[in-house]
Amino acid sequence: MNVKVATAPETTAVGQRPNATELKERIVRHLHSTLGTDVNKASPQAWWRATCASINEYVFDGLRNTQRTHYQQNTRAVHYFSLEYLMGRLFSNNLHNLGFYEEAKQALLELGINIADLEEQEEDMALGNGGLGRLAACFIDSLATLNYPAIGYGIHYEHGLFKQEFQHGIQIERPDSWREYGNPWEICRPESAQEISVYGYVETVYDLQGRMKKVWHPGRIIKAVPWDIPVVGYNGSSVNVLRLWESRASDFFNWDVFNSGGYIDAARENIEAETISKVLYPNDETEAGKELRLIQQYFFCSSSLKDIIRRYKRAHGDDWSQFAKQVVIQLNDTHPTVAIPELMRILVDRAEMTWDDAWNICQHVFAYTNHTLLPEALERWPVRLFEKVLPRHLEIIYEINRRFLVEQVDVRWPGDVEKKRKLSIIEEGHEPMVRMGHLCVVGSFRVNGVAEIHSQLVKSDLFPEMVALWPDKFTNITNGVTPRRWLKACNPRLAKLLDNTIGTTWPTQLTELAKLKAYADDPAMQDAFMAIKQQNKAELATEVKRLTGVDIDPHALFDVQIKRLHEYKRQHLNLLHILALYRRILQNPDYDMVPRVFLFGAKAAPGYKLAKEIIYAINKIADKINHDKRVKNRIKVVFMPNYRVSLAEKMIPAADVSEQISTAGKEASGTGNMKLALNGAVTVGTLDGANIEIAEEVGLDNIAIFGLTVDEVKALYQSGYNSRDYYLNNPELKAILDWLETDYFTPGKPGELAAIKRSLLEGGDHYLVMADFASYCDAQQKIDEWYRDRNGWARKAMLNTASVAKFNSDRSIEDYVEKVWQLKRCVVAVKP
Ligand code: F55
Repeated sequence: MNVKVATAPETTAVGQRPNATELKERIVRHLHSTLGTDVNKASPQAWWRATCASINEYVFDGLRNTQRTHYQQNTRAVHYFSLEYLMGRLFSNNLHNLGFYEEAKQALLELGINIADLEEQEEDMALGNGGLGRLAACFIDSLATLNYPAIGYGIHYEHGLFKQEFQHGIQIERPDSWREYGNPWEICRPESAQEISVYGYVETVYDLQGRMKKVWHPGRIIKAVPWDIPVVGYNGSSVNVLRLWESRASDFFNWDVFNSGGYIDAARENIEAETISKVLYPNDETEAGKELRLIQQYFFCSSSLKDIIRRYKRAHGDDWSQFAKQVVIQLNDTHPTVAIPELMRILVDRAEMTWDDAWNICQHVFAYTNHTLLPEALERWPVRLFEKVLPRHLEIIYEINRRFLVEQVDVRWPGDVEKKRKLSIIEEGHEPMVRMGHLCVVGSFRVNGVAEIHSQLVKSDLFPEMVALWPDKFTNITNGVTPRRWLKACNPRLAKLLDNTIGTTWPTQLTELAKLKAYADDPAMQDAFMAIKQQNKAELATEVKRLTGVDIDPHALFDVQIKRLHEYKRQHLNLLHILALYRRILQNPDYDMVPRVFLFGAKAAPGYKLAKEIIYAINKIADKINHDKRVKNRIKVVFMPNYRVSLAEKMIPAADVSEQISTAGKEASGTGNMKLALNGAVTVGTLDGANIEIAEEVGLDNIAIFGLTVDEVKALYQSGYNSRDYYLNNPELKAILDWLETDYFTPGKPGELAAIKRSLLEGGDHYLVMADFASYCDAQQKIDEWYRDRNGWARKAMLNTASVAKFNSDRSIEDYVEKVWQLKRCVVAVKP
């Protein structure tokens, strides 16, 4: 827990920090020579670009210094393999991490520009769906900050996660063209392009010694071009790289035409090649099972492995003996699992290594992080599809599986056919499938879950037999978030208060936050803390008005649920409680409650019907309640459109209450829960994922826990859960569900919101909304009472901020280093 980071002067890769005057000169110079404009004519975009170009002069210095140092010292490095990076905006983050945000603000001010306006010029880099992608972004921030040699590998999607609009309350998806006008933070590196093969067939040949060899004759070759995004560590410590691959038509292959028909076919193949990195799949927690998705995964894994090997060979030639000492690859969920058979192919077919030697390397290189237990999210690929797209890899997977079943499973459980069936990497059946989770566990030296309870469940429920085979393989590493983005940059007022109260080291020494505990009962500090929350809320209220037209009272309690929309996350439980309050007000005009604004932010996967129905219901109910005079502003409901990182940065500092209400056992960890608590929100939550650890840290007086525990959930499923019992026995709940069937919220269109009721009563209520409803209402009642006591609330809010240092991604990274990666810090030398 004691994270030590060397401080600025001796570790900076970036060199001398500029003052405002110097920055001003550079910005104006870039307006002239990069943007072709001047201070009198420049558009806000031009100002933003000129400032980015000025920032980049420092970033690129740091990048060169870091890369030279890593090369000279030939360091072991972690290679983070992730299909997703939810980076958000980089402008203010880079300035904060470089250490001259204030100077830049001043420089721009002197040029007549408000830095906050410039920040709004930037599109979010939304190359991810949710928590998993944002975790990857926090991790690469921490790796750079802690001076660990690391490279993030991913896909350079042309379109990130769709933009969300509401039309009459219905979610509409629009393309996200984040780099339509270029992106100042990325550098194209055509000199490091790779050629990637897919399709085709495998030939068995024999060499002169009679040895069998497999030769893959690919059906298509695609070019992979890398784009590098510098990742600036805090204090400019190291500048690492995020390397994202873009697919292009291969130069020599596809245009190899023999007749006019061939020409057109070649053009079509080129388009298909460029399709690979076109778009991020918008599904979280469900597998798409599509051919293009498998090709995306392979394209990215193969390019990244070849890149790693090229760099390794530069230092070691054909001597593979040091490979596993230099290289560790972290698989962010099973999405990049195909890297395992791909490395085997390269070693066995290309480097002509024996199977055993190659497998030994693989098993020392790969480590796997599991992010979900939901059955529908466990990746499986039809064998048929694998055979078509990656015929040689399928053979290799069969061989990995054969050896695993013979050498491990049959030795441990001799003759146990059932065990073999259960553990086989190939799932038999009408449509045989490759189980990527199994392949990952077999091929990795370490497997981790992302919160204590989740890691326990990975062992007990997902892979119990694998634990029996390899008990030491399994471990826990609780998630964390970067305090630079999620406190210092997004909540400057609170950051300043912390600087003045506990000193300025907390951004790299988050355990310092505990010093705030001493002030929790100090009325002056309570006032200061609450005044900041109040200002943040006022700012958010302005944003809410601008984005939705809804007026909200900044003095109301701000209750926030922000995350992907999913039944297991139970936004509809929140909605049922809102309906309960509304109904109480209608039945008792004097109903006494603390005025509350319920704020939602969530995208639904485009094909997830019920999730979209829930969004529609929240919007319709919001509309009704917000316009009902009888409510007298006791309730407002706001669904913020297009929830994304940059919107989270505005909502989180303004939250009083954080909704973390997943069915126990379903949310692997959660990370929004950490960000909200860090910014002084009180959690209403189930004992699920990292909520359990948050409760341990903040204490039960400072969090409102409700609902069934993991064990109770299991017991209830087992005893035969009947959601109708709760409907029949709770008149309030019954009335609310019946309400949804009327046209009260959708005048003239009864039944438009009935799908929610149906899913809860006829659909079996798999996520136990009905079972947890009463307990949830009690927890909300407790929040209402707590909030009435202003000092008491201030104390709870402050103690939340003061107690959540554990959930710092620096701590997570130190855990990975110790339990998995075994890296050494590498302090970057600045070239004189
Ligand atoms: C994306 C694509 C696919 Cl195919 C499947 C899942 C996802 C995805 O976005 N998953 C995701 O975000 N999982 C979350 O990971 C977080 C980081 O570990 C956890 O905190 C969170 O509980 C988990 O749901």
